[in-house]
Amino acid sequence: MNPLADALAAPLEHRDDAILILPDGREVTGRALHDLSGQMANALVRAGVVPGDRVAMQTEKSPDALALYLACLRAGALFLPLNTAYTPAELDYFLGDAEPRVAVVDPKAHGALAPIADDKGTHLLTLDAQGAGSLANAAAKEPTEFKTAPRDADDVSVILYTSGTTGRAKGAMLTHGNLLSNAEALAECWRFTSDDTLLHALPIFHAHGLFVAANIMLRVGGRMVFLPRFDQEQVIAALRNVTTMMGVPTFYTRLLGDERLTRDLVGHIRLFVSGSAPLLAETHREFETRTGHRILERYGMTETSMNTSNPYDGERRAGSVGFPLPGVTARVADADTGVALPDGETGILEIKGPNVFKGYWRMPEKTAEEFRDDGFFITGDMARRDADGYISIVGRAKDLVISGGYNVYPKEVETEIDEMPGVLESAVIGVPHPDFGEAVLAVVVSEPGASISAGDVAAALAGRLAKFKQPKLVEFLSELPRNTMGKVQKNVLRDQFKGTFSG
Ligand code: MLC
Ligand code: AMP
Repeated sequence: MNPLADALAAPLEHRDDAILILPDGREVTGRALHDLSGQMANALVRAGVVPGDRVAMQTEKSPDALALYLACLRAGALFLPLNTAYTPAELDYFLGDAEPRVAVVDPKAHGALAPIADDKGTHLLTLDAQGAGSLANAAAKEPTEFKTAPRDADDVSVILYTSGTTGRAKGAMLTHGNLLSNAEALAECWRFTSDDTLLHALPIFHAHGLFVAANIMLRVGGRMVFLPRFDQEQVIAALRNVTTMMGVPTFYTRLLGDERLTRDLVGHIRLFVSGSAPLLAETHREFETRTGHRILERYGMTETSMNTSNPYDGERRAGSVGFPLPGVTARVADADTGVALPDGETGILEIKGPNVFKGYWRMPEKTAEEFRDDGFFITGDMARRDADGYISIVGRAKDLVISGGYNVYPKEVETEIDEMPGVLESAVIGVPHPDFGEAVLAVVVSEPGASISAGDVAAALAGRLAKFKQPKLVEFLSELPRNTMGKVQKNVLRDQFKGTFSG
């Protein structure tokens, strides 16, 4: 038994029809994807990978990258996908922490990453967006048959890194059971079948694109129009050929900004899903007015995959994330005590269920800190449950900015800025942004006599932090607002700069 390989990869072997449809019209059959995953699994084993080893991937999205995910599942390796925006400095940490046996990277990054991989004892292979590279060369020499390694439901299948409020990224360990139960619950709730074609424009290195979108479609045996990224032209063109679409709120606001989004264009579509960041009630309503579709909003996170969803049938309420998924228990609790609060009150949202992760990679203390004694996981999101059961996310107890669906932990950015000579201190906040929902803004206090410009800050961060983490604007103040305890009042700063991008 290997729960995810059996459910997601094995059925592909008998599919001679298209599973992936690419923007240039090329199609990839289930059998082709399965064969490639078998060859890649053999190549990984030949590179020394044994069950339980980590295999990191930082490559462009492609059918081959998806095949690598399936290859890892089949080989019993822990798949560790990394954002393509991460810099070599960031990769240094991930490779050091996860100690992958193999890392598959873009050939363009090979030069910069080779010394890092060498230092960690990681074997570096390459794969580009067209499926070429040393992994492809090695796989081409291998047979397509591969004997899938046995795994239990409780075995870890994927490690996804997510930063912490302390700034140090933590590897969330998701088991076969976590991911399969979630894909099955979502497929059922959202009525996915083999008749569906999903517009897949999300990256596959995060929970949304990999676990929600790809896992569901592989589970039900549907098709994906597999776009390398959210490209407005390609998305508009693809909408005619799909039955469903999933996206972060930025996808929907960008579509609304395009006059080609009409009832005629999307009338045949059965479902639009949004998540990863709050969908403004205003966007929800505007989308309905324009297209007649009520977007179905759901809520999840890296550690838990999906937790709640608006109903497929019944009211999809703007500004709400709906009800717990089947098998998932959600409680709104007092942040200090964990005691459940009555409906209507705001508290911290806590989750228990088969979807909740096994823990952070090699961080038992951090793991323990985020669970209550009775097994509930503390999400760090503030929520309210209405009397009719609908849950709304009303804020965050964690210091986190979500920009275009990507998480940015202010602490990580502040640490980099504070290290600059001439900087006394800094505060990084999220402010409303018409495209990204929230944008990263840094407030910097220079040391007396030092002259630092916004350009200096940008230059210091370039190459250190992924582009999406870099502030869209740097402001200077003579001091940061503090409360009587000396704590920086970020709410005061957020209020002061809230109109920066949204007018
Ligand atoms: C790109 N940039 C971003 C950014 N994405 N800046 C801030 N936030 C982002 N999200 C940078 C680019 O490097 C570029 O910099 C500039 O901003 C404009 O780029 P763009 O061409 O407009 O961006 P684009 O490539 O179109 O990407 C935007 C996006 C993308 C929204 C399509 O970010 C995206 O696909 N986001 C989805 C993220 C996601 O999948 N999240 C799920 C996490 S899972 P410059 O200066 O070079 O021009 C999770 C759990 C759950 O959260 O519940 O689902
Ligand atoms: P990540 O750690 O990348 O998985 O991000 C998870 C976080 O995204 C959650 O803890 C929430 O703060 C946020 N999030 C995801 N979906 C929603 C949603 N529908 N509404 C509001 N916030 C969301």
